[in-house]
Amino acid sequence: MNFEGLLETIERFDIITLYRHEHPDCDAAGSQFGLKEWLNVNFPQKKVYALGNETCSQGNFPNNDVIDDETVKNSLAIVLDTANKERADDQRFLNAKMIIKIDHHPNYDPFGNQNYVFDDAAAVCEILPEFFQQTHLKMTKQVAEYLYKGLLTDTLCFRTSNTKPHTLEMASYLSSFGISIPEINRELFDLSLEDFRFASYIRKSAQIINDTIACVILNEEDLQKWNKTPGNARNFIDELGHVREFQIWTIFTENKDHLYDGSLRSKRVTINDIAQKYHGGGHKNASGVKNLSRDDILNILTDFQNRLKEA
Ligand SMILES: [Mn+2]
Repeated sequence: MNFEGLLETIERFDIITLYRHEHPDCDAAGSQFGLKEWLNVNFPQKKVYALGNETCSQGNFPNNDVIDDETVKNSLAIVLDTANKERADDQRFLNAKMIIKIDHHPNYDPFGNQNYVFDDAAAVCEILPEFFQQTHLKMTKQVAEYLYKGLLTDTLCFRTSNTKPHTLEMASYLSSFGISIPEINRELFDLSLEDFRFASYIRKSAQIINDTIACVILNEEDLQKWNKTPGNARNFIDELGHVREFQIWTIFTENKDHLYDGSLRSKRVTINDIAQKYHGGGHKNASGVKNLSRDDILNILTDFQNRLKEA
């Protein structure tokens, strides 16, 4: 990876503001706070701020900084893990003196004055450790912890196809600073007892069709009883996703209009064209639908059965 000019630009600015995408995940927050900490350790005279209105719902990260517009204007803005400028969670970065983009998504919007985009990297938390290594500056356990969280989660625990030798080399490098791998795993992935019980309920109430399709329907009462928003409840779809026999799995949740929104997943067959028939869409193997009646649910399940017969 070529970081020509990056360290030189960082050295030129007294104020640095760090940004990442809205609805931050661990790669966004991990790269942001990892870079902040690394800058603080190596350039203690600089003022470094991590900005954004939202917080990462997974794992523990520090609070965001709050600063005025003047400070932003005088700063170098570094935007992390954000493919297009509209997605940044604090649009004031556009007023900064200079903008640097560091990302691993396809570079359709090279909005930085300097862009360091490596779309074969599995995470920004794979890119930053490489940069830190190349600078030969100080590295700490705290920085390594933040980055490891992002690397671990963006690769779904090193299970995605973009987990390459370099990804694991960076994981190895980060782990050399004495981070506790089991503790980080517990922090990121342990369930609350309440969620454990809800996950058990999801598994228990799954209707299984021809051993190949799993379907959970949660009405308003269920959601109230489990204290879940429809979106939170559907996030448990992975509970159904690791069964050898299942080719398609779904969770439907009742909405305010007493219709059902659904999350749909498939192992191999295409489902987004079917989702489109039901006010939805998405990716080939991961789609959503909106405002289905109970009859619509039966119909979409029939469509799925027919799709599996064709396959
Ligand atoms: Mn990412």
